[in-house]
Amino acid sequence: MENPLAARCRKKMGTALVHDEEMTRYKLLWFDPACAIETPERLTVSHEALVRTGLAARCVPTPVREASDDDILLVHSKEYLDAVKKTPYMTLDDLKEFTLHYGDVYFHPNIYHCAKLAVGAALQLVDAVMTGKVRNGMALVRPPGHHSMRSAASGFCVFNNVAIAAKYAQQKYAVQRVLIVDWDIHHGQGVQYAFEDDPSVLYFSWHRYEHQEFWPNLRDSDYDCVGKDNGAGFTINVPWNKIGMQNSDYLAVFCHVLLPVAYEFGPELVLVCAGFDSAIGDPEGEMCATPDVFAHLTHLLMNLAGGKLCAVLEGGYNLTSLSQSVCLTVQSLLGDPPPRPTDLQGPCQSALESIQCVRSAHRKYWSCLQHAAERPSSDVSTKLEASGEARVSKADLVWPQPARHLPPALGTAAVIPEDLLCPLGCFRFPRDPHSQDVDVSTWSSLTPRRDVDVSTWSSLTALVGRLEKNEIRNGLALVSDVSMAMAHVFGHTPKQRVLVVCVGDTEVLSGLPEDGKTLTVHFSKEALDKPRCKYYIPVCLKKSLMQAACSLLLPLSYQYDPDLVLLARVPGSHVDQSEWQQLVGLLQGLAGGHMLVLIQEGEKTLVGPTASSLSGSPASSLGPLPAPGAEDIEALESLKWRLTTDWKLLQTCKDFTACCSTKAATT
Ligand code: X5A
Ligand code: ZN
Repeated sequence: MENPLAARCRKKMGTALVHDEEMTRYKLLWFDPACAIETPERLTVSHEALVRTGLAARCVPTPVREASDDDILLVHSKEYLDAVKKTPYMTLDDLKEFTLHYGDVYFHPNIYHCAKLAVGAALQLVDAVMTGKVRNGMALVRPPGHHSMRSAASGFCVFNNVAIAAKYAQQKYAVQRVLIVDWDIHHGQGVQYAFEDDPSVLYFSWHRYEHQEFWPNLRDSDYDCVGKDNGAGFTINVPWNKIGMQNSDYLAVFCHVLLPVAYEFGPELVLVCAGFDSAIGDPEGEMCATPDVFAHLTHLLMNLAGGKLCAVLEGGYNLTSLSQSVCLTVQSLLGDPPPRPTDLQGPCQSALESIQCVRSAHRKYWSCLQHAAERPSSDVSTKLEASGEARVSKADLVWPQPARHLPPALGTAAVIPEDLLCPLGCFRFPRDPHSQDVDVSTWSSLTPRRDVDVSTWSSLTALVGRLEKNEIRNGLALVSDVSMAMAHVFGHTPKQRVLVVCVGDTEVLSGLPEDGKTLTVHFSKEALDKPRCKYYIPVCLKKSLMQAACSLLLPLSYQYDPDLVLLARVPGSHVDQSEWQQLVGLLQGLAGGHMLVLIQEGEKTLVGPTASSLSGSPASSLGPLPAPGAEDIEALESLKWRLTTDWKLLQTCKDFTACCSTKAATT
């Protein structure tokens, strides 16, 4: 059983689910193959899946409301609103005629009502999150929003739900910086246009593009459209020029483009245009990323903005992959550990080319990208390549059913001295040699056990055993000697692959196995050791930990796919409390959330903040990050170059050898 304190803690910071059946009450009334996929069932199956899996019951039910004219006018013109207002009274022929003014959209007598509810649902979600009623949430809505423009419907969208939500948050809650992540497979041109000259809203979108051959076929969707005037650099477009993109491609873009920039931007609110036509099986997207990738994408965004994240449904037309993806997104929002990542072979050539182009186009706007490579010289070669054989065959379009979801009745164990209060949200792990026989449900954070005469080491062994059996989710230990504690853990986890992340200026790991059973990444500010092998990676940085965490640590960790994450804090660290919490948060996306944090005795003050992150509270926000030192970025880039041959997810350039030689010439 989960500790009741932890449960209460979690509840206070819950997840809102905004839903209303009314939004299923409109549909296409005539023959139009372009619009036939946008059906009421999209909403019904998504909601039913949330109910069936028990996820809906764990959310805070939040009612929709009708958006007011003033809400809608935050983004749309009076003329357009007045025109849409007439649609409930139109005849079928009038509706058809009205529809012809716009591209790939249809109207229905009840769509105006639903469109107001869709906007209102997004606003209700923003209210719930901004007032602190919940930490985050998801709104299941129809019609979607991200294509609709100031004076035009487009691509099944009537009003721009997310753009309105961003303006509303800025106006009502004085939010300074909003990040909009649009992972739908179409370019949300409506969102882009609403904020193209506005530096207070960072809009990120990836989209099927195929060199402008894919709908909406806009030049404005390419990587070199970065925003205008003051907003230059605050629009980030990642065009997919081939179909069949996979989990690796999506994660690579998050690690090497979105996350570093997002941390540098320091949003106060994150909005997600959560379209799932970017998932496998979708007839529009034709991509191959599996539904579990959305658990990871969500998880990776969940510690920005102090955890304030609102996901609003956009597209998604394969009812199976749509409903699975919705569930995995909500599962992460609720704080459940994401499933182990699957088939991360590294990004494909076409994705790498897009990544390289975007990073180079944004070099002058974001200091985390200042050393990004030039974009590849030959556009022509890609175009030829792009017109070649597609990566996807029918046989690739089957994907495993996501593992049946079990709500994790697991908690955070603390191995700490008796005189230290057990932090909120944790239970004290007994210092008892026979603790393997103890029933977790009998422990209480309020009644420390007396028998303290046994060493911490045997407690640690018992704890690791519990993690291995998935009986406890994660833990922390305050130890007198991190090296010895680690040696002990390794001695007792013979079958596991352990990711070791060390932070601090003390060398601790001289005797570790180098056979791939551990992967060690050691962050220090003074140069410690030389890399000994593929599995030992010392990283020497003055600051810039978050940049390194996003673009080095995450790709390495995802590709390594550990069974257990061991995060160790040793003396002499320059990493402050919020950065440390971010690290704890990000790394919980690995190993099914199984993580053990070791803190050396001198750093007692970190026990509370660490426990809080381990038990699922959002990491405190870092605010906008200062420009990393050129020295740090260079160190990081050259390290990534050296490791790229072994770790494909570190790649950010298409033609590795060509880039290497330019790199060699400049360093
Ligand atoms: C929201 C969304 C797609 C429109 C496709 C038109 N719209 N061909 O996914
Ligand atoms: Zn879409």
